[in-house]
Amino acid sequence: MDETIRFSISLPESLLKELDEKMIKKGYASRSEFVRDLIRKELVEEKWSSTSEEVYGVLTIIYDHHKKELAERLIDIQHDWPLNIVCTTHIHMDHHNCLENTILRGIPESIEEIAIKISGLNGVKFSKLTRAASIEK
Ligand code: NI
Repeated sequence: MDETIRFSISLPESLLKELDEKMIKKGYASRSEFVRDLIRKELVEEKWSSTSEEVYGVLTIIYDHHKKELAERLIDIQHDWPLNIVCTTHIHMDHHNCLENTILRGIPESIEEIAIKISGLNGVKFSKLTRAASIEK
């Protein structure tokens, strides 16, 4: 486990006010926790901007259950990238809507490509790719 080091930083008062407002709004208990998370987010973004780092993505989609071809195309896409698809969770939200969460692993370019293919399918009403990566710090 890393040792925790204390240090002080200088900020313009207005920026500090902004930081505190966001910290409270997001439910953080301290500035330290909030700043730690901001740095980790930056580290994840850095991994996502590389061409060789392995990263993770969580693709959430909501689609029309009645479009039978869509479900088939979705499965075809998943079979085309078996090494990148870690797992898929599907729930039947209601009579019309399916919600599917797919965990993807690979280089950022591959994950983006798969996410774009899936999100662009006719009948997908909502899609959101959450960028993730393992963080050692
Ligand atoms: Ni369903």
